[in-house]
Amino acid sequence: MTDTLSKLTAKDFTSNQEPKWCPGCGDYSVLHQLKNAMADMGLKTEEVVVVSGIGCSSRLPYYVATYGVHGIHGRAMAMASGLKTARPELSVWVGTGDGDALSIGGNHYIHTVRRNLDLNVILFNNEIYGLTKGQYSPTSQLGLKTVTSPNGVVDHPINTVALTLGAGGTFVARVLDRDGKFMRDIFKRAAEHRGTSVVEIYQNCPIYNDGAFGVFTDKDRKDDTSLYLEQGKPLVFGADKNKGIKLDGFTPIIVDLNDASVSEDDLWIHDENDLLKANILARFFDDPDANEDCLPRPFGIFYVEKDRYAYEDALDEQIAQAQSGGEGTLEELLAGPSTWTIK
Ligand SMILES: Cc1ncc(C[n+]2csc(CCOP(=O)(O)OP(=O)(O)O)c2C)c(N)n1
Ligand code: SF4
Repeated sequence: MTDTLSKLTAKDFTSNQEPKWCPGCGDYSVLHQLKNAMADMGLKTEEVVVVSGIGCSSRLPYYVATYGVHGIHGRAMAMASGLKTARPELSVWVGTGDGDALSIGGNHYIHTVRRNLDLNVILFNNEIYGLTKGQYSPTSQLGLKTVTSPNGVVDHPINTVALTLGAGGTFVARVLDRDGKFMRDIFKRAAEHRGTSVVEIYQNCPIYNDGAFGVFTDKDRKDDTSLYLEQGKPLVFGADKNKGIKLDGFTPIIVDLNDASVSEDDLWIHDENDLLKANILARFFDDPDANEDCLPRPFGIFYVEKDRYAYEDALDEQIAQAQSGGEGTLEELLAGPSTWTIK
């Protein structure tokens, strides 16, 4: 068979299960782009595993014609870590929600990120618990009225990008469910990265939290509220690309590019390998509805660390070193000198 004939298409990654998501759910777009990204990368269905927890978004493994595990709420990262450690040759993707990853699974999330196994994490953030019918989640916005916050949420929401960088994340990105092609390209970059890649997706739940990201998607507002990060390019936004960001020391400032005294050369140039700047960008997190002059919300790749080893590589190395003296037997181990006497 020639290479062209053997290359799979998105259709080959489509399972025989009909998605049970509500009409208009942002999850459809993510599924579509994921299948396309896998096909574009020339992956084979038998070398991919999609692991999830529990939630609407965690139904993902059913709809991709690869191996899959629909796991336990909050434990997607733990299961994927075990799998990747045992079978490092597989391409392992984690589908998880904001409740699954950041609430009940928060502990697993932090430690998986810092361990840096070569996993690709797709974090569907709809700022609500969808499957269990609309309780507020750790990313819900202040004041959001839900069945569990009838007077409005008073918990301060988690900033996923800041949390992931803080946990030592080596690939951190954010996209909107509506930005299909952009999302697909970032999935491919995430898969290329050797280490834990986190792609947070702002995903609309039209049933329980409709329009949560409207301020970044409405055509009249998005140009002023969103900032698209491009490697090596200045931070520019606005309908006519007339606004830029420059750094005054460590303080980001919005400048008007129509002002003759401001030049593009003064602007902040995006460098996805600069952790300090990624941390400043992560803090562009104000709500444009509460402060219309706030810094725009960044989308794209915040940070990539190229040099950190993947956990499973280091583990393999240790195992190889331990075995270099020859293979032992269980009997030798049990009867060997490394024993303890308990008195
Ligand atoms: C141990 C455990 N606790 C709680 C639940 C109930 N539960 C199932 S899904 C879910 C929340 C899902 O929210 P999220 O992860 O944001 O996914 P979404 O449905 O919004 O995609 C909860 C609380 C459960 N299944 N198991
Ligand atoms: S409840 Fe919300 S997140 Fe769940 S399938 Fe329906 S629209 Fe999607």
